[in-house]
Amino acid sequence: MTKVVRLTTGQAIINYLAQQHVERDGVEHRFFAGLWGIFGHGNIGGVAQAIQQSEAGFPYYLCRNEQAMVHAAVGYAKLKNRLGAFACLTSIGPGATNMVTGAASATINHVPVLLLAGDAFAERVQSPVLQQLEHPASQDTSANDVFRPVVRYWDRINRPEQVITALPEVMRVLTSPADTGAVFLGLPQDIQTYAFDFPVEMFARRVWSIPRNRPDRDAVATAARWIRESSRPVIFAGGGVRYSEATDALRAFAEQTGIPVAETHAGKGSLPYDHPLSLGGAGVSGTLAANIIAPAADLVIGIGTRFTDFPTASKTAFQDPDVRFININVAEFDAFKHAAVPLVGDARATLEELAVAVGDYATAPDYRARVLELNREWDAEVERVYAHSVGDVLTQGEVIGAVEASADARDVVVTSAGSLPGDLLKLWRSRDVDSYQVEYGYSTMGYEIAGGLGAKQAAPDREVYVMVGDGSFQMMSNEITTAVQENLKLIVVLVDNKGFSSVGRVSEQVGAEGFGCHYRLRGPSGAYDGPEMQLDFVRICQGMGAKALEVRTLPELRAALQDARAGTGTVCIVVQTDWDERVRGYANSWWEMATPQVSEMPAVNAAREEFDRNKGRQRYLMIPGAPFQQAGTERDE
Ligand SMILES: Cc1ncc(C[n+]2csc(CCOP(=O)(O)OP(=O)(O)O)c2C)c(N)n1
Ligand SMILES: [Mg+2]
Repeated sequence: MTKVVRLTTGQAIINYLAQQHVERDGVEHRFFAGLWGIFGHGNIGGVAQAIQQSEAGFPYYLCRNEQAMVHAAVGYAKLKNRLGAFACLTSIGPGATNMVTGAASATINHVPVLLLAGDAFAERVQSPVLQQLEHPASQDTSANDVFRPVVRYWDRINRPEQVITALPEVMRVLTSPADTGAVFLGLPQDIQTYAFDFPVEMFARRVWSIPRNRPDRDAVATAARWIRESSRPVIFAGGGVRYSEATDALRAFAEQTGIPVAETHAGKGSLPYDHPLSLGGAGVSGTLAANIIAPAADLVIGIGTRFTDFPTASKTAFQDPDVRFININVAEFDAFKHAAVPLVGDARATLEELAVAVGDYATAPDYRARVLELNREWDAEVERVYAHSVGDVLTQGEVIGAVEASADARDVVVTSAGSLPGDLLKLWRSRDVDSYQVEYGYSTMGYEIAGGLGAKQAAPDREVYVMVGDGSFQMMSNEITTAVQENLKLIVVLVDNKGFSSVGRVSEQVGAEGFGCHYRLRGPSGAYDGPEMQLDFVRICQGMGAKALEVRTLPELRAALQDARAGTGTVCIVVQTDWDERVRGYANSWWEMATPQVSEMPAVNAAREEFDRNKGRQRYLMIPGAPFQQAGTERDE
């Protein structure tokens, strides 16, 4: 006879989640650190009640906005290298759909988070329940169906016993290095409260092993041959390097072969910034070093990267006609990009194997010497930008320089959207692999403070600096309240440049002159040409319970940072910066911004000409080992 235990569906879910563990390299971790939630009629008698009576001890954290709680969960799981995660619980309707942006951000970044959302009654007799969006053509459709394209696993639990088979699928996906992302369970509010005799084995401690899959042997042999045939190879290190904890293997491989390493946002920190083979950030927000080496490369080894348009400079980054690609990736989908030799496998395991297969290969001493020279030149450029002053108002470079100088090597910087991520990719000198916690897969305005909360939960022994623009701050600042409530200390540096400086720059690139990007009052002409808006961010932050102050000079900023570090609570430092003083692009750093083909504005037409010139440098990478194809059309007669 199967032993059973009578529980509600909600209680069964929580009791199950509390027993899940992961293991990698022989080390076990409890997988769920707890649950972020906001309650409503869609969960109060179900999962919310289960949390309250949870004997397994499943901590509950109250957030201010459902989107933010997913960001916090992402910030946590990212810093834990995906070996720890949170569940997020919402009511039905707006609470649930508020999570869509967070879900997409988790999925695009390959970071695990479990979303538990209330849904309409499965019984239907009382329908439409409050907040139920009825679909006239199907009673089986609800607002929660909007999650389907933005999660890796989607399910709706219409009978209690369905969780017996759904929950293992949830865990399989959350712990899969290749498939992980947001996972969604829609939970009709009556079903959450229904009791069922669940088999007791379901609640036994379970350990999910995170594999280190090895690539195909023939593919390794081909990759090793290609490496041996190359003279100007470069590595592009992405998030997969960090999540697989492959940084030591990467360093050993780079030092053995003399292959330099460029980094994406998710991969930054894979090598310390001052390593002789470090090129720093690549592409649109890349360093001069990376953007000089990449275009001349005859071999690119992508490790754990999706090759988005930022590191590839919209596919203009690779200009050698015979350039070839080797991609190490747990996801087949990414491994095949750019007609690469696909090494479908774990970054660490694959690098270790490749290191043996390449034998005594090493790049020429003059190549390595050039890389070292570029590395040192770049460091001098960082110093120059940090010291570059324009007088009255601080530059963003000065602000980043002051924050970096105040931080210990292990301290963490968090940001996501605007001009800060690009400037940080260029400038921030990563000394510790976990110090750079930038969400740029989705570049979500509003991630910053919530993501910082999650980072702080994951690393309470590190200072967490949240760098946030005034635009992003206004999109989601509310979690400062949560930081205060949870006593999770953040040092928030609010960079106030009175609008969207980043979008202003790309607006100028398309000839649109920064239209609609400034926070100005609507003037008598009907346009936004009135005075600049004066928002009192200090009082806003104080109102949410944080310490806050405004600084105007570098000495004031340095002192404020020092005080913030010395104190115990969350501090917001508001600093005005110059709108125009942006860190420039270096060398090959074009970003394709769709630009009008015709316009009445001469600036737009000039921008289109510049656009067409860059378009001509764009490459399709289609046949493995064959010369690349230039973008554009030429009929094959
Ligand atoms: C949710 C969301 N909406 C819109 C955008 C497009 N966007 C990118 S940056 C940006 C402006 C950010 O302003 P701010 O935070 O002040 O940073 P700044 O550009 O001034 O550095 C906008 C609107 C986005 N990334 N995310
Ligand atoms: Mg701004």
